[in-house]
Amino acid sequence: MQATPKSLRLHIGLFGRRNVGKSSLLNAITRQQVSIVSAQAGTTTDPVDKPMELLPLGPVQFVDTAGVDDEGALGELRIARTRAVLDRVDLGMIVTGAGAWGDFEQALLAELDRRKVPVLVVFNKSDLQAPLPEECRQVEGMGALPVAVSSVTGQGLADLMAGLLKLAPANFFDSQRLVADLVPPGEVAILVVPIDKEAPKGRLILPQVMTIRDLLDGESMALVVQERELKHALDRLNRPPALVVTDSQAFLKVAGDVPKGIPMTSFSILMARFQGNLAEQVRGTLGIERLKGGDTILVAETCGHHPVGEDIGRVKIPRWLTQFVGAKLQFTHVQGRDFPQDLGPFSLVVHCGNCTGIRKEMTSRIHRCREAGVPITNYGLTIAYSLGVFERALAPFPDALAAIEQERARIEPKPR
Ligand SMILES: Nc1nc2c(ncn2[C@@H]2O[C@H](COP(=O)(O)OP(=O)(O)OP(=O)(O)O)[C@@H](O)[C@H]2O)c(=O)[nH]1
Ligand SMILES: [Mg+2]
Repeated sequence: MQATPKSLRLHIGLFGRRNVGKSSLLNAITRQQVSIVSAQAGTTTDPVDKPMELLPLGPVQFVDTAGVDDEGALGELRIARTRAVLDRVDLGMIVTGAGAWGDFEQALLAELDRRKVPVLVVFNKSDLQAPLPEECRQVEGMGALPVAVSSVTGQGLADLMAGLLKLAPANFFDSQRLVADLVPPGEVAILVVPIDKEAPKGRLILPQVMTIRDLLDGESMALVVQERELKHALDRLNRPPALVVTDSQAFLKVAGDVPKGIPMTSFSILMARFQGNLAEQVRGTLGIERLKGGDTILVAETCGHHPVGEDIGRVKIPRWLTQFVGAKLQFTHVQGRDFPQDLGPFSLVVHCGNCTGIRKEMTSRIHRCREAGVPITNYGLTIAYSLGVFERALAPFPDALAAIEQERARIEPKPR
């Protein structure tokens, strides 16, 4: 459950002539010394695989290759190995330099095209020379996406990320399960659905329906109850459920009624994982601790539902955050596609579960927050945090727990 299977990773290949800076680029993207770099052409000899969690994309695997303009016997072997990589990537990066696009790059592009692999053309070393507009247009004309980057200064790396996000095949974003990976076939999940005045008349809401459907797809069982019936339902099962999922509104009662050994989470945390990036939003939730009086908070909702009564986004979350900080805060509310271009004024973004949106859009928003240095959390995580059940509600997700620890270590360095 901890590591993403390789088959679910988006494989991204780095191709290009020798010495164009493929390995340097990989190291710059991963911020690690993954691949050896040198001024000598032919430094990389065998493909180098680097699996990583690349925000905002998710689990990826980079494959650095040997420059394929190699000559001689050894060169041919390298070329064969590099060619084999062409067959196993979902996305290709052709690394080149300003003024260097030629037949060789053209042939690589054709190879990738033939395999229906989208291509990002990286004009590296742009600190030395930036690509000309006509070169970029030429690349675009061939159906690839150009970006100018410097692996040395880091300039353009954000554009590169945005480019990868844009080119990633849509089905890559659909591969995340909503819940079924947490409930083995034949096992039971109890779903707690309070029927209060905010519940729409005569139906269930989308995250609840999606959860039931995913459990059915996974050949597991769903027992749907109101919070009052939860204890009774637990008593009637002859063995504990694999998971209890609750509406965030009933978190405290549910946390009290569910024995500690039974994993428990909320619909909106499942949605955060399914529709965005749970680890990043978990990190963002800790941004609540850094809020101070006068800060402005963006509350964003994907759907255009009409707020009723004690609406979560309009009333409950602002009230609780204000109590937590103990000083006045400013709130800006947006709905639908109105996500501000400039995130500078905000100290925190609290997003809805995005149940009516698409994952790619949510991951883009998460990415933009990250670029702007603004923490982003969501409704369910904020509520779980405010009720003191944050860690418990994240216990089914080891990656999220690890993210809490990493973030705490980052923001509160241990005194020496
Ligand atoms: N100025 C500048 N130099 C760069 C940049 N990227 C890479 N270099 C330099 O270019 C040289 C080659 O870099 P590598 O990353 O080893 O190139 P490569 O494409 O992996 O080369 P092979 O493995 O031999 O195919 C090194 O001296 C790097 O320091 C850049 O963005 N700007
Ligand atoms: Mg190399």
